[in-house]
Amino acid sequence: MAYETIIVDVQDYVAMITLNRPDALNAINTQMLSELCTALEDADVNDKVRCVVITGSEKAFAAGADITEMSDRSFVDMYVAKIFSAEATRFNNARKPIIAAVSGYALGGGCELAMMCDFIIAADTAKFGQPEINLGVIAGLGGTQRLPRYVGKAKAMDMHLTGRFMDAPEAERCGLVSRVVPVKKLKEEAMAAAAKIAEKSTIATQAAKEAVNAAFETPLTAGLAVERGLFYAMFSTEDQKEGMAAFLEKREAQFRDR
Ligand code: DAK
Repeated sequence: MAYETIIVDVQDYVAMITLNRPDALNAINTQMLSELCTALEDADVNDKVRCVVITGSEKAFAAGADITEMSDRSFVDMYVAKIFSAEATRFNNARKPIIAAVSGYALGGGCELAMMCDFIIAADTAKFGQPEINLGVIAGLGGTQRLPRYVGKAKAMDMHLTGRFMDAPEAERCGLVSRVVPVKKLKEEAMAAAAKIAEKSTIATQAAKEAVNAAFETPLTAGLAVERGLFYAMFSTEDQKEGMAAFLEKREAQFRDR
């Protein structure tokens, strides 16, 4: 499929999706979010994809939702059209693991987009922020809900209320990102992490993603039940037999996603 706001490149079982509105620092407009969702849905049904990486440019992962597109909208416009609502659901329904590789600005909707991914690898230049407060609004793509889950209430309130940016070392210290790498190595490191994931059974990686995500949706007992059910289900797969046989035979497992 031909896209105008993103570039999709599938290689070695990894789909690299690059946000591509450089003139607007990858500001997320309706078209970009919709194209991104379509690319994720394509990845989910493509046997040649086992992991997805979403990245931007060196200067900006994404500097937020497109202010130009929304500045004149009224409450009725937003409410009736339910702007971004369907896309948020489509994104959250993606089953294959998604890594955000963030360099430069990840602000507003850009920070929220990164947090919608399964984990974030940050360049040492990354700057995260929820500066919507400076525009007279608040976050609308999950930032008030996901940021506290990542970094706790104190820092989340600080960022949402002051609009300040968080640099990469602080983001790593408080658990917003899984690791920080030199900016020149960001894509290589993200690809290496994606390649590691792509070596596994996609049934197991998708189940792991589902189980970890349950931790954010359920009380502990319910989450543990989700995990246990998925764990037992793994024993119906050929990949479990192969993975355990390979360990006992001291060889590499050949997973077939069955
Ligand atoms: N939207 C549109 N254009 C943007 C943009 C944005 N968010 N961010 C940057 N640009 C454009 C600039 O206007 C400029 O365009 P030209 O003037 O060259 O035409 C170009 O990108 C380069 O930007 P700057 O000249 O400003 O570059 P600097 O290096 O000086 O500054 C900056 C970089 C990132 C600090 C600055 O651009 C900046 O502060 N940008 C805005 C950051 C921001 O406020 N982001 C939050 C946006 S509000 C929704 C859910 C969620 C949301 C909305 C709706 N629904 C459920 C409906 C989310 C809202 C947001 O994200």
